Amino acid sequence: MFVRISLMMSALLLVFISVGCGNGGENNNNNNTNTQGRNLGCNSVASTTKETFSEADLEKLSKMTDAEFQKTELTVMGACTLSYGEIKDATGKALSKLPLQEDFSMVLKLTGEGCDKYEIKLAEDTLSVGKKTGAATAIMPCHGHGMPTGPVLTKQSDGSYLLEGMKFSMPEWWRFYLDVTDGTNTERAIFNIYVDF
Ligand SMILES: [Cu+2]
Repeated sequence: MFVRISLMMSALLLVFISVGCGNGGENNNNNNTNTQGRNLGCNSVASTTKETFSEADLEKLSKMTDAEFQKTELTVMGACTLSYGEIKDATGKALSKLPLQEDFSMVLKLTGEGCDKYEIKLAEDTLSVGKKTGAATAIMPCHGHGMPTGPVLTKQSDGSYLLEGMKFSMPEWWRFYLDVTDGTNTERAIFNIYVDF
């Protein structure tokens, strides 16, 4: 058996997230040059604690539009789409966008023909660089840390998954990792997320 891990760079923020991602405003604080994009937060920590990305990757990410960040399409195992939505705070109140420094939950759905045979799992080993603190479900690639909480993923009766106990401790660029598996092969799905101030 082999585990095929595809790093599929794609979309992020949910369909429901409307505003939010303004243009980051802050001009050019990335460690890449010549961009006028979002501040990804990549220049504020020692290089030993962050993952390595090419200048081209960072520039592309910093220039993603609101619509691109809000996209939910993610091809998984070839023909499925993984998306997330129904963001709620700890009291169950619906939120219009990903919150900062606040516990929240979200619903994950895997759609597409035949895709109900796959299972979604938390990705446990994503934090391969930097400080191994926090949960690995979401990390800040340029800071090398995860979330302060340990999310719990539960399959619901309608086939969707409830991901509870999420919390973004800082704004800017995060990556959100989930594994999709058929029991033999596993594909890692990556969402790029931009959390606003
Ligand atoms: Cu951080």
